[in-house]
Amino acid sequence: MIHFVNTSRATMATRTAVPAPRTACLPARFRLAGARVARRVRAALCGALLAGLLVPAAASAVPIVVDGIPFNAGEAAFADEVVFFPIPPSVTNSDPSAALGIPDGDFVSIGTEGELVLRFTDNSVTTSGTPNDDLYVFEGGSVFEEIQLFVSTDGASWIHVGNSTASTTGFDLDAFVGSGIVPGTPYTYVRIVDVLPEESNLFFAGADIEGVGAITSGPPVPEPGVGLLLAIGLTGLAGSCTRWRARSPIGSAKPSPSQPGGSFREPRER
Ligand SMILES: [Ca+2]
Ligand SMILES: [Ca+2]
Ligand SMILES: [Ca+2]
Repeated sequence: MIHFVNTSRATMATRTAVPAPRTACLPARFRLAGARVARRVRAALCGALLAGLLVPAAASAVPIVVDGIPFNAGEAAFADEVVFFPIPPSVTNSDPSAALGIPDGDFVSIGTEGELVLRFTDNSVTTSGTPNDDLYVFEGGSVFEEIQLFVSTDGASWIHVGNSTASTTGFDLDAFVGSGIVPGTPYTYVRIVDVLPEESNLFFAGADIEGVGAITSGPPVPEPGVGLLLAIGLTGLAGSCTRWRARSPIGSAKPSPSQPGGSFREPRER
């Protein structure tokens, strides 16, 4: 004797065993409204997160005046990091961090024909489009010592933007457009090289750098490695946002009936 099994009823029993969504008891229009709100919250969160990653944190923008020179970007205008400093045969004043931040009378002696490379991390220096100075170097000590100044976008290719003419000297990047400087480019590296002759004794050999500040302060530029990580992170985030949107029943080409707010039902089996 052959027994036939009603597979249709068995399938229906399996489906009815799954707990119904809590929203299933709500009218369809309330479920649609709830899904719409959820989608907008997700979109807002995605937008806020992307904005937070793309827009650099606001640096201190309280203008300050140093030696009579106004720096509208405030403390952020000054160099932030020592990149390269071969310690000269100077017994004292050999700490290169003295050249960072707002000049305060402390300085680093870079040695006769010595050099110092600094970097802007929360800002950059760029052109102003005018013959006004865009960058200042503060040289200290009791004797003025001439320096050559270079700027760079990568710390490898350098553009000479002049020599100092006094302990505190301004440099106009626009004067070197056509000689390496590209208008509007944010330069983040600064290289200072002491120029002969030697004006001081061994203990204060070479130029004494107190600080470097950008008058025309531009946006910060992330390091290449940081930029790559940021790009990877943004790609992943964009993918997550797309998947969230795709899963949302509102705006989908074909909403899933298994989600609250689905716009159609499976036909009932009898
Ligand atoms: Ca800075
Ligand atoms: Ca200028
Ligand atoms: Ca000096």
